[in-house]
Parts: sequence; structure tokens; C-alpha cells
Amino acid sequence: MQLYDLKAGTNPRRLRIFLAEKGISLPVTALDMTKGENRTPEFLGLNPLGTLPVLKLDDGSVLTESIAICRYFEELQPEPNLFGRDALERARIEMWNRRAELELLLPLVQQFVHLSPFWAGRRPQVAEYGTLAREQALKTMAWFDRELAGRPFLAGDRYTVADITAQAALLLGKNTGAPLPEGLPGLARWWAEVSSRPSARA
Ligand SMILES: N[C@@H](CCC(=O)N[C@@H](CS)C(=O)NCC(=O)O)C(=O)O
Repeated sequence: MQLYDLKAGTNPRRLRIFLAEKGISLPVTALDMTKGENRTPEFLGLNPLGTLPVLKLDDGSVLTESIAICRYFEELQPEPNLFGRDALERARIEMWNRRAELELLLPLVQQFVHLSPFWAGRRPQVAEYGTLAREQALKTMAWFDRELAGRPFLAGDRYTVADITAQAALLLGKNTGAPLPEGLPGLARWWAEVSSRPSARA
């Protein structure tokens, strides 16, 4: 097995946190996107999207999409459980993971891509779109704050993959001009908790 990783990438980070929670370590090939290492014909042969993470299995099978890879390892090593134990819990975790992805991670990625000089010349940039995405991310933060006033973690009373997605998203926001605003005590309490887990440094 070989994991292709991008140290600073948000989706690679959520997979690394997930693996750290499971206590799984893998052989890693770290790519440098500033050198175009994720755009070589060889890498595009593994993942035509040129994105990371990518997992290559010993039989040559390739998995991309961080959550697909997480699910694969949840099947191989069910404990500690991060995707849910019964129908209702699995559905609830899926619901919050989707919300964390679509309503928080995606707008935070978009505000980064459309507003940061890092992406100038690498991607088309529309500043107004970036500003709207940043506003949407801030709205989601306020919503999650209200949710987290009533329970310890996003999907209930324990840490799950939904928290990992939101955690990686907020770290991206923090590093790219959309940090957690003041006055969100529920989200701040949750953030302090998730970011003090040993896996947060993965
Ligand atoms: N939906 C994919 C997204 C993967 C993705 O966008 N990865 C980013 C890093 S967070 C990447 O590799 N970007 C490099 C590029 O776009 O050139 C997943 O969850 O794995």
C-alpha cells in the first residue's frame, strides 16, 4: 500500500487525522504541488484530477477521495468507530459529514482559491465569488456554533469523521484569512477540544 500525500492539503489532512485516530500508519509518498508533482503524467495516471490524497493498493487498485479512503479503512479496522454503529448513527454522521463538507469545507476552499495570491496563475480567480464563499463559511460557523451549544460533537456525544471534516476545514480557514470569529463559544469550545487531540498534529 502507498499513500500519496500533500502535507499542507486539507483533504490529505483529514485522512491523516482519521488514520491517526485509528492508529494506522502507511508508507507515504509526499508530493510537492509547487513543483507540479501532482500534474505529472505518472500521477495523472493514478488520479486524472491531479488531487490528493490517493491510496494505491498492493494489487494496483487506486482509491482517491479522502472520505472513500476513510471508509475503506473503517471497514478494514472498525475500531475506534468513526462512521457510526447502527443505522441511525451512521445516517446522522453521514448527514453532518456532508454538511461539514458542503457548507463549510467547500466555501472555505473556494474563498482560498479565489482570494489568495497563492492560486493566482494556477486557477482562474473571481474575487467576488471568493468573498461570497467566505461569507457563506462564516454563516455556517455561526450555525455550527448554535448546534454545538447543545451537544459535545457535531453528530452527537462522541468524536466522529464529521468532526474531522469540520476540523480540517476550520484549520484551512484559520490559515487562509477566514479564522473562527469571536463570539462563537460553542464552536470555540469544540475547536479547543478537537485540536487538543493527539491526532490533530497528524
Ligand atoms: N474531494 C477530494 C478533494 C481533493 C483535493 O481537492 N485535494 C487538494 C488538496 S486539499 C489538491 O490535491 N489540490 C491540488 C490541486 O488542485 O492541484 C477529496 O476529498 O479527496
